[in-house]
Order: sequence, then C-alpha cells, then structure tokens
Amino acid sequence: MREEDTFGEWFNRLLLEAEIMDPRYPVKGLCVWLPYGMELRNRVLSVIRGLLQETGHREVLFPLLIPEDAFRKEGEHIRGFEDQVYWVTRGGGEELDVKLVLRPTSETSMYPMFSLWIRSHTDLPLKVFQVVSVFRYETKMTKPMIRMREVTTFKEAHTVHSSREEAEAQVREAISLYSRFFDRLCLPYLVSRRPRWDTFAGAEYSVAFDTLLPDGKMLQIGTVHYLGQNFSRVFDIRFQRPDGTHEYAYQTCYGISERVVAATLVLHADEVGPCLPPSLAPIQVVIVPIPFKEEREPEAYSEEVRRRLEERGFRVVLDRRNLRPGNKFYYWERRGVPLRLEVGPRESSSRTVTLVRRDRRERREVPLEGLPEVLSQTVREMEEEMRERAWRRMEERIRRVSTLQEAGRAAGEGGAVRIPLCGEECARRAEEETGLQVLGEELEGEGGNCAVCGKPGRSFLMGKSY
Ligand code: P5A
Repeated sequence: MREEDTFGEWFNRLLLEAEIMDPRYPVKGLCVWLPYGMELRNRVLSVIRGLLQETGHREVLFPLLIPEDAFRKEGEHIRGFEDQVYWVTRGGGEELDVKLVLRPTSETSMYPMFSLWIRSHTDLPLKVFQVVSVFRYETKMTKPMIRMREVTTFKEAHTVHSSREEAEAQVREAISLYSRFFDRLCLPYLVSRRPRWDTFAGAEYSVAFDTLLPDGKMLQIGTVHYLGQNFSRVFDIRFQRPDGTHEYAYQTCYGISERVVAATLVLHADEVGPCLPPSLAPIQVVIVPIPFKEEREPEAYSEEVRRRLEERGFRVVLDRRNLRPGNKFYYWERRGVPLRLEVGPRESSSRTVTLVRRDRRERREVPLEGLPEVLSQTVREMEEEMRERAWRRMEERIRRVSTLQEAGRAAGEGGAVRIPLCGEECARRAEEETGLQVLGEELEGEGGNCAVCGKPGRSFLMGKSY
C-alpha cells in the first residue's frame, strides 16, 4: 500500500464491506454511518465518556451556530479557521442581521458563556466536554473518517483553571487520559509538542498524538492544547481570588474525532478486512453451525451455546442462514468479528466448541463447561497481543536517524523518523530540505547533535502526514 489512492480505495472498500460507513453521500466530505458502524462508534464513545467522567469532566451541549462577533474575537483563532468555516447568512428568504458560522470547533461558542458562569475561584476548575458534529471546509483531499467536512464525532473537552500550574497539570491529565483511551483501542501512538507553525489557532502550545498508517503516513489522532489566558482575556473570563483581586482564567482544550475509529480499523486489518478489539466489537462472538452431510445442523446445541454466552454478557450472533460455513466465515471476518465458534456434530456430542480467533485464525477445542471464562481470558489475551503487534509494527517503521539524507531515505521506504534538531529554526530548514513534515518535538526522547547545525538537539519526529 504505497500509493495514496490505493490506500484510499482500500479503506473505502473496507468501510463499505464491513458495513460501517457509506462514503457515497453526494456532498464532498460527508458520509453516512451505517447501523453496524454506529454500534461501533457508540462503543468507542462510551469508553471516552467513561474516562472523561471518571476524571471529573461533565457533559454539555452547546449550539451549532456561532454569531460572527464571537467567532471574530480572538485574532489568532480567526486566522486559523477563517478559510475553513461555513457561513449561514440567510433564514428562508431573509438575509440574517448577524451572520452565523457552523462551529468548526467550539471555543468561541462556549467561552462567552463561561464568562457568565465564572465569578469566583470557587467556580474553578470547570471541566466540560461535548460530543458533536463540527464543520470544516477542508481543502485537502477529503477521506471518510480521516478528513471530513462534517466531523460527526468530535469529542471536545474544555477546562478552566485558576493558575497556570493547575492548567498545565490538566494538560498532563489529558495526555494520560488519551493514552489510556488509545490503549483501549489497541492503538500505538507517538506524543509530540507541535512546532509553533502547527500550534492550534489561539493556543500557547499544542501536544499531539500521531499514529502510523499502513501507507507510511502519520495520522494525527488527537490533540491537547494549552490556551493560557489568550481566550480568557478576549472573552473576559475572570475570577475573584480569595484576597479579592481579579484575574483572567487559564484554559485548556483537547479533542479527538472519528479518526480514532479509522485508525482502529486499518491498524488491525488484514487482506480480508478489519479485526475489532473484542471489548469494543458490536458483535464479539459468531456461532457458525456446521451441518454434517445430510444431517441437520446441531440446532439445539448451537442455541444452548448462544444462550450460555448471552447470559454471561457476551454479544453473540448465531448465524443460521442457509449458506455454506465457509461463506459465513468470510462474511463475519469482513465485519471484523473477533471470535468465531464452530459447532458441528462432533462438538455437539462431546459438548465442546471449536474456537477461532479472527487475528490468528488458529483453532482450539474448548469444553462448553467453562467456555465463558475461556472467552473472557481470550478477549484479554487477544487485545494485549493486538496492542503489542500494532506497537511493534509502528516502532519497526520509525527509524532513529542522525542526518537529513537518512531521514529522506527512511521516509521514502514508508515510515517516519526520530531525528535530533536543536529548535524550530532548524526544524524549518529540515522541512525545506527533505520535503517531509516536522510533526513535533517528542515529550520524552533521546537527543543528539542537531542534523541541521550540529548543536546539541532534542528528538523530533519527521515524516509524511495526513
Ligand atoms: C481541541 C478540541 C481542536 O479543535 N478545539 C476543541 C481543539 N483541535 S484540533 O486539533 O483541531 O482537532 C482535534 C482532532 O480532531 C481531528 N480532526 C479531524 N478528524 C476528521 N476530519 C477532520 N476534518 C478533522 N479535523 C480535525 C484530529 O484528530 C484532531 O487532532
């Protein structure tokens, strides 16, 4: 999968065949979530909701439309988003007095309200999140889930604090929370601080998570931004300290989108289709009855297996359609169902099942007695292995290099590099000379001599990216 269009075609086909998303909607950059895809989306959502709620974030829902004056308040923010917004200028036949933007993200929709809510240090910290659609008029080539014009599953958190230290501690909490989230999706990631030119519009600094896709390009799967007082000054978000003085608040925000679903699908896929991490899979186990010659399928026994597993909370389908078992295997593999149980006359008479893991396709006979325990254990082992395998594959393709020539060569072979650079000026030079992108400075990384000027440097990530 070297050519970009090949990856794109493959991914579109995977989404359609797995019945996750239909990319054929007649507006560029907009797609339809299909029922099975929605179930997957909702499971992913419940993981992130759980993590946010456990760490004290409360869910809110702000309007989709933002009045022009609020949108234009923060200078950097407008410069970053101006070219990407959709405007609503008419209601029916009338021109609107106040033009409205469809939110490209919600800072300018939320922060005027924060200014009304926050009075005192006792109102802080404020930690909220919402799951909404945002609209961005993307000009690069759009791709289902990866670059949408309607991002349908934007999970954005916004926090407000009474000191810089507390807000920066929140940045670290967000990084840890997202790390745990990606671990649950069995996704490998690299964390780096973005260079100034790639910082979120209006932020002091941005930390991003990237993962490596099979075509050798990096995909940003989440970002955490320290906003400092940039927005609180323009939106007048002030609080009274215990000593009676007033101060502008310190803010952070962080977000992820359906890109994380795309990454989960492609990083655990083989030539047939995806393999979903079993704890997230809408269907965890498919039972396929295997009829023997003229005998009828072991109907009662298959039912019994299904009932036993459902009672123990597994999401199970018993596929009794009139199709050959081989066709059924293929059908469910394309949908990423992680576990398959084959039940034939032999299994029926010995009261066992044949268990097949989607990722390894190895077969194993398991007694019905104790099957739920074996499956729970298998789910844990399988996720651990999927996570490790994906990490290994990514790390193998991220080479540590010390010169720009080596960086160019490694990226040409379909990967990314860690390279020592001394700062942003040399990072710019490195981009110009290699045609690659500097993703950012690793938060934890080994230094070396700057590949551009030779001074002591820190570890930067470079590669091609979406
Ligand atoms: C953080 C949340 C923000 O918008 N405001 C609120 C901040 N950050 S961001 O980096 O611009 O976006 C967060 C993540 O959303 C994903 N993303 C997209 N996914 C699909 N299609 C798009 N067009 C798109 N744009 C951004 C990225 O993963 C990004 O890190």
